[in-house]
Amino acid sequence: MSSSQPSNRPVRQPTALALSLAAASVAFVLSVALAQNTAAAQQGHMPGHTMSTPLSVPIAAPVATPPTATRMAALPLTAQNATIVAVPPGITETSVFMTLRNAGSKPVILSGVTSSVAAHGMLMVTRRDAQGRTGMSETRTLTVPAGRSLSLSATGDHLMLMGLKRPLKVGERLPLTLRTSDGRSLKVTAVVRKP
Ligand SMILES: [Cu+2]
Repeated sequence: MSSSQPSNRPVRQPTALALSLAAASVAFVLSVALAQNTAAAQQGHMPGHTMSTPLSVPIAAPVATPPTATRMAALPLTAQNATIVAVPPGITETSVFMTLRNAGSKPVILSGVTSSVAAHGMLMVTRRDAQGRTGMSETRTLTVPAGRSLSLSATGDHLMLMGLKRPLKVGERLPLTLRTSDGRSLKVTAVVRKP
């Protein structure tokens, strides 16, 4: 009656073993990936802001074959109070403010910003002309000095998102990617706030 059951066992056991080995190796890979993310995240980021090593290829990278993420050191940058300014309906561009702190011993040169909700991003400088008028203009780079902070604000250097693809809601949290001139990137979570 049940004499056929024992003969099934030797077949099932190796299968179960193979499955558990496969599960174990997946778990191992995941734990390595988690450890790497945690190591990057522990470099002093503030609550509400995320930071990670560059896993995506910069869109406008001038090099044909960008270095892999594993060979690039994580940026020593942290972002605080990242804010996307809420704009009235119909307005399709907005400003982005934050304070960037560079804990490293070399300047970090920002060369771009992107967001999935905007067609493109720009780095901006605000300057006062000889007549005392203030105006902003696009700049190719913004520098966070070694061991110092760069404040991106309404009255100074800042970022802009152009060609918003949809209205942004106050309180919404959106990811931004800051890129540097040496091909690294920093992911920042910004909150949409009223000006
Ligand atoms: Cu602006």
